[in-house]
Amino acid sequence: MALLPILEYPDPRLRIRAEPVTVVDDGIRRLAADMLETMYSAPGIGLAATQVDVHKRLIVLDVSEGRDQPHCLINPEIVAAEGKINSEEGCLSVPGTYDFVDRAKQITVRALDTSGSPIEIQAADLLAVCIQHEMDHLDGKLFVDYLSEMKRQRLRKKALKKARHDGPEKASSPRRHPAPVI
Ligand code: K1U
Ligand code: ZN
Repeated sequence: MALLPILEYPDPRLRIRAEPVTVVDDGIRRLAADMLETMYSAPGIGLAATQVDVHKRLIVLDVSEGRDQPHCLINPEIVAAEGKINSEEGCLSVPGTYDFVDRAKQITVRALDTSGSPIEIQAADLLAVCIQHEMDHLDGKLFVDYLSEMKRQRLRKKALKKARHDGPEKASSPRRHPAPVI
């Protein structure tokens, strides 16, 4: 397995709309395993293929406390949505930024699993929020797009300043351990 570099805002590749997966083969299973390893290492509770510069409709998630309930959803589709939840979100592609976003509170999602079999998941609260956040990535959308114009301008300035400081690296380097808190 391998840790994959994660693209950071405002990288234009985060805006590419992902294509459906046509065949669930060993290449897709390897990508899912690498994405899970990258997500756990970051650490995060979700990751979309778009964030690792692969433009296929595949997301991985684990919102469990024990970090032992991984989900891999291929070609996910929301077929029902109910209620509203306003909760704080973060994003591995927008490090250091957290803000509140409105989402559906309960969703029903249809997808393929890593064997290529159809599955249906009923998700609520954090899992529902995380699935919606990751599915937005597949459409080239970021949670900051829901924020006010003023907040987005401030964020863009901060990100461009950071990119100038960090140099022309194409994506953030994978970290084997969380960055130390100074
Ligand atoms: O898509 C991503 O970049 C991952 C993102 C998912 C997400 C977080 C919060 C609400 C909706 C979607 C993250 O995982 S950010 C990191 C994070 O929230 C977290 C990390 C470790 C433990 C618990 C949470
Ligand atoms: Zn994200």
